[in-house]
Amino acid sequence: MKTMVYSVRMRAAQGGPHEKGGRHISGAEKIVPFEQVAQTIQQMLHRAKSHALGEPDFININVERLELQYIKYITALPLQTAKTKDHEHALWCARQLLSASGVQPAAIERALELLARGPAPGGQNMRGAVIMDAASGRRLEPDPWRGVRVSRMDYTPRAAAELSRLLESMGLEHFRVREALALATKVIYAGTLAEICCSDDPHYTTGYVSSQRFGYVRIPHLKHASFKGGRVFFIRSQEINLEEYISRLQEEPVLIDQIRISNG
Ligand code: PML
Ligand code: MG
Ligand code: MG
Repeated sequence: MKTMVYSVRMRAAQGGPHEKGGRHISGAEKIVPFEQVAQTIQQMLHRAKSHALGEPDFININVERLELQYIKYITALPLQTAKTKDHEHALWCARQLLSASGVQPAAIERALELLARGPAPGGQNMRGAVIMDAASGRRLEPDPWRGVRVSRMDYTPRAAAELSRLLESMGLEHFRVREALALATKVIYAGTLAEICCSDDPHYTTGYVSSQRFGYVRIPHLKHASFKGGRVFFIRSQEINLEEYISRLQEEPVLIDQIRISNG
């Protein structure tokens, strides 16, 4: 992208703004040239209004120009899909991947518990992610109501077109795959050891485990019908400056300019 680019971010909640206790409904992130800002805002409004979690009464859309020289260009994590047959098999697969990535059993079980009952206090969905120590399972995000919301990431137009072609050829053109791959790529790039995610959309049951070691592994049936969903980022807290890490996740603009898909 040679022209000026803008970060466009949306968050929607029910019962008031997020910061006043509203329930999180939907969020979205894009980086687009100025000519696409208006269209992007419209798409995000539509998206906020049509989420399966319900009708929001608070929608915040934020537009911010990014300094081109601060944008980092990175390669997408390699994407593959596990052949999990049911929820039990999916849990087994997630445990294996996380464990082989260096996450300890106590932390894995704690994370699965949070995805099942909702990570926010009282068992609600959270706007952002849980940050968890990969050894002890201790939660490290400063605000357990909000979590940490990863922001300012997208694909270059060329990489987006290539990814669409590839995903379409695999029957995976759902926008959630595209967006989750961008987020997961930024999360690993920022120094995360591994992540587990399943959607807060009650109808979307494929989740993923991503890691430095295995890339982005989609896991069909990871989300049980009773799961609230959410994201947990595992870090080695002794090796990372938490404040800098969180600011990378939230602030650092990142564009994915290379795609890697493994069909295995
Ligand atoms: C979300 O709702 O944002 C999470 C979607 C996970 C997507 C998993 C996939 O199908 O690749
Ligand atoms: Mg969501
Ligand atoms: Mg989301």
